[in-house]
Amino acid sequence: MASLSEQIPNRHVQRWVHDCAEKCSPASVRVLDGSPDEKQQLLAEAVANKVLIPLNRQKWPGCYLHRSHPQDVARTEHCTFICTPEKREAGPTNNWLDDRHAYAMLEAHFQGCMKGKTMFVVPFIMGPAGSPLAKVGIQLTDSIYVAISMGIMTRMGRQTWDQLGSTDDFTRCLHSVGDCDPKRRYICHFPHDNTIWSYGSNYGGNALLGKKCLALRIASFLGRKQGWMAEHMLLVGATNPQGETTYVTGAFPSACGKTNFAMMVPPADYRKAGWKISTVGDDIVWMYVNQRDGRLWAINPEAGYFGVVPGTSEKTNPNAMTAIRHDTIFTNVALLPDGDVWWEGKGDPPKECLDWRGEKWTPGCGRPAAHPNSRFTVSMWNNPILDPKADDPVGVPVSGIIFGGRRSDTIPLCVQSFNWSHGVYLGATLSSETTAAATGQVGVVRRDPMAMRPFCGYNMGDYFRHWLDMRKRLVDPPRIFLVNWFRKNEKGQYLWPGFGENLRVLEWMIGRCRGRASARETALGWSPTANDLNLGGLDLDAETWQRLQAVNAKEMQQELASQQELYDQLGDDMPRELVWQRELTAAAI
Ligand code: OXD
Ligand code: MN
Repeated sequence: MASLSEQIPNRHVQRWVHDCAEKCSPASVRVLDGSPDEKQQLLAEAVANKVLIPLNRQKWPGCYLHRSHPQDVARTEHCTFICTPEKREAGPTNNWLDDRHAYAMLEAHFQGCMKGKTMFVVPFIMGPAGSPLAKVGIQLTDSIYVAISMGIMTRMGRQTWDQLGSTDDFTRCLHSVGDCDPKRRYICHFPHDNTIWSYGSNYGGNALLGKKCLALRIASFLGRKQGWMAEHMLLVGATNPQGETTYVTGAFPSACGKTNFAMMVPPADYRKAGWKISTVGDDIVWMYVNQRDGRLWAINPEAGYFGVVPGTSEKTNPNAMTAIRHDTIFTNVALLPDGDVWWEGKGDPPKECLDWRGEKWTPGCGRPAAHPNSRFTVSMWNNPILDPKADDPVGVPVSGIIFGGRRSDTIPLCVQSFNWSHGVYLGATLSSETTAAATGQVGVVRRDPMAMRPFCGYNMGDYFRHWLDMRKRLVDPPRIFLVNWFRKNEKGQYLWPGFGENLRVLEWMIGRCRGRASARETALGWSPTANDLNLGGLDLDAETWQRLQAVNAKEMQQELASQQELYDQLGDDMPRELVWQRELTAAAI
């Protein structure tokens, strides 16, 4: 067996791994190389240790079920901290810890925490190798589930060493499940040190440190310093019958349909006409100004999808169903006696099964069989509609940016902002009903600026300023839109069919980006009339359309009043432009 220093060619990483091993005292240290053989060994080990359960080989080849600790099923925002010398840097929307204090407190938790366990050294790249935006991370973890999942979600393995060279430009990601006690759970980010320490959770968003921690919180901090953007967005290409592809990004809060939008199947008449959708990413984008054309270009830093399972079906997302048919890890879904899996929304329930905790479940027993935040972890290469440029180091040009929340009322189906700073206002004041993706109450409206409230690694006021400043760097900025697929009538029924039908709205947005679709002015922005959108073949009467697009003065006044909370919270850190944008909206209602 090669020595550690032979396996780790970079001396900065060697030294750091050595120091962490001294602190955590693992029984052994294993450096991953990312090879297919290694993956098979890790899977076999995880099965032997009962971390993974193999599924029926005929129905789900290469697929496994993982059951989490019952109190470790979602992101825990109250245990997530930005650790900096000054509280102002983290701002009022983040939990803050003094960085020295946080290190000292966590040292005590990490001390000896890996006794008797293996410490996996997981080298990974976020972004296509060689991309001007790609970033290297090294994660140390005592969780084999995390090590395997990192292999799916990132470009993991040997190629990392070439990307890193002899520099020390890598994110130091230290992770231990500890005893998985929610009272001793800390997800700590040290942006000034390019460091993440996560203790006490094995859940994706808390433990796969390349994802929310690096690619959003640390990256957003670096992006502001270096003049680019890290955003909680999908990235999708739409190709029209003339063969012209337009890329748009979409920021929607967690569990509001980003994966479904990124993998959408066009309605039958669009398919027949030749429309095609292709996925670049479903959760995170990094965007930069391409000096060649002065436009915003984007990459997906991830290499896999960590998607919400319940509600995924052949009807709602057939492309996701194809993707997860093989080589997928399911977390917290229900298990059938023959090794099949089931979740709410998949189809008829089984007569009996084991629920996500492994307890006997029958229909009508009063509990969900799959956890509402159960997940699939799958490589993007499994996606049948993966965009040909998904691995392109340069990325793709962004023509439009969509902000969307889950709102039963108030917010219309779609509007386009008047200009960039008005678009930043629409994004900054985005709101959504909370979902099961984070612990806490579900269905409460909260302000979720740019869908980044849980993921912005610094002061939200500075983040808005960074958005406004980006305009000055752009020759031709993307057009900005606000959408709401979730408006309901008084019976609680959705007014808009959603899913593939969203392409009708996307087609209008693309038309706006390319200067060939019309709209009328409303208080909230440019709004399509029923004639501007292709509603043919949809069972949608004029009244429903009116209700979908209505800007109701009373509701909007309440909305503007409730935005005050965010404005008060940010106080003087709120850029003046956004104060004025809100006043202009109030004056127009
Ligand atoms: C996610 C989330 O898992 O946003 O993507 O919580
Ligand atoms: Mn997300």
